[in-house]
Amino acid sequence: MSLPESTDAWWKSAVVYQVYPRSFADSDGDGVGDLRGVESKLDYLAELGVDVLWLSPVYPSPQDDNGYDISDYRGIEPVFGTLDDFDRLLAGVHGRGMKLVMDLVVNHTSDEHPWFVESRSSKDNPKRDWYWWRPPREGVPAGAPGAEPTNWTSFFTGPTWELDEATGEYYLHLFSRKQPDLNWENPQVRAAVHEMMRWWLDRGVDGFRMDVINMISKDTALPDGPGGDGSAHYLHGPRLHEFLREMHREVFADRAGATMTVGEMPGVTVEEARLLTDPARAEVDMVFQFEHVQLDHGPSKWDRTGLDLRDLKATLGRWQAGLADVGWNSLYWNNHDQPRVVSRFGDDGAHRVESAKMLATVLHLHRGTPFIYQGEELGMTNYPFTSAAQFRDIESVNHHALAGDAALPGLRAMSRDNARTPMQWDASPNAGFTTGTPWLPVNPNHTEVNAAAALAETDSVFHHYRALIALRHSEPTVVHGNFTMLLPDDPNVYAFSRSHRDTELLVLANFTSKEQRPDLGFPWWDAHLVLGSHSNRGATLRPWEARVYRQ
Ligand code: TEU
Repeated sequence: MSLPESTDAWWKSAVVYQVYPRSFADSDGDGVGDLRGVESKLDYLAELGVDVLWLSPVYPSPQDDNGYDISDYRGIEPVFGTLDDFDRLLAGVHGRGMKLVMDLVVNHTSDEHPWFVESRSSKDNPKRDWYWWRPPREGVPAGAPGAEPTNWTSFFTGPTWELDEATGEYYLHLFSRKQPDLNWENPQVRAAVHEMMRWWLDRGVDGFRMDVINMISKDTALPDGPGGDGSAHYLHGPRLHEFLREMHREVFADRAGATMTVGEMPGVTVEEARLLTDPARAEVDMVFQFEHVQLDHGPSKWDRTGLDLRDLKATLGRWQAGLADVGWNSLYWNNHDQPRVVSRFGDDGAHRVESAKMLATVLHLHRGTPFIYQGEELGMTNYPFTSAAQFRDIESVNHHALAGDAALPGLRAMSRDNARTPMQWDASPNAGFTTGTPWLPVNPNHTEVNAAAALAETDSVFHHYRALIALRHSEPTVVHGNFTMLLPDDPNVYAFSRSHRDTELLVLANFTSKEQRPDLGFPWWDAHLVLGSHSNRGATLRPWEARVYRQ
């Protein structure tokens, strides 16, 4: 039973903008972005029209995984600034009518977090059970190959278990060895996390993006997995729903509707998302699913295959249908873990602007809350990496260490560093990102692709995003309209409609560099054009063209 529009959750009509602080704006010339840099760009974000900022982690961290390895949950990493800088940023965000959500990384901590330092100090330390410690596999001496308690492979290559020589036991880390997994079976761990979350909400934060939150409940028998794939034993564990409901009760229940939560959930299915995002179950508001960002993965993400548009329509269509009557979708092409979509699913050469606008139109007219990743609104592209030495991301560096230079083509196309090159503010030497030496090189195409040029050019990708956001804020059909996929078997055109009360919107988008004449069985081109990526009319869609009609 969907609520009347007026009382429906605020985040359903919101657009979220993700800031990756290391790469957004550097205010002190040390080559790394920071909170004062973000604050200095709030008017730019208000001009774009976004409603919520999602800050990737800014907490104290040895930066083994760029902040997703936290050593203190109640502070700010000095390279990003201070708590005062944070409070001023938050006030600036709220002062412009926007909201701010933090990144909650509680499946694991840094191995330099005091909790883990204590936990590893001795087997009978009161915090030993705050993490997953196990003796070597029966009959195999510690340190010997195969002595790891399970055969699971880490997301960043290698085993998921690290031996602690001092106590002779192994600790679990699904990601890097400097990211030990917290043991959520332990109620003290859960209470400590809830208390920390309330601390940030009391400080005025408006919610959380929850990192790999569907990994917090593991199969406590810790069985081996086929070929080292342990995902069946740590994704969506038996107590996930219980833990999320407890968290909601302990942290959000008395803040009725004021907050927003989105759970990042690799491997989540539509069926699970219907439960997880059902407001009646009070778990999370939305999830990040991964199906559409794995359609071009071969045996691994590094073996990139092309995209079959029919697969994309099938996947996004299933999520639209699956959460039509319960729950709510998040909508995204990009984030700090995915290569730039215009290079991936569009054309970052001759049709960069057109394909960036087309991809934005398709995503923002779906039913759900859109997430824009910094630079996406400018049509920023992948970086022209030429050598392995240029990569900084632990996932890419470890993959290259394992696979050697043969991995370069895959790294060039799929490395997370493609998303992490500095934001391109202008055409000056370091794109206006820093007066120092950027921690990751600026994309050479910043002389053309940058915010200053986009703001000045009324027909730019930026202004198209601004128009899409304004349409979501002014047209209830964009927020609430029922979704109907059209032409599901057309390999070239993505078409769908949204209907709400007596309004129907029709969206057509050409995913190719050739002209297309989609046949819907009626002269769709005669309808009232609400928004178009090209100044084109008639029955033929230009290469990478998108149009939105009201009929
Ligand atoms: O990402 C989880 C995750 O699924 C990714 O690691 C994904 O497998 C990978 O990027 C695909 O290439 C979250 C954060 O978004 C990511 O930045 C962190 O590295 C990871 O968790 C660990 O905190």
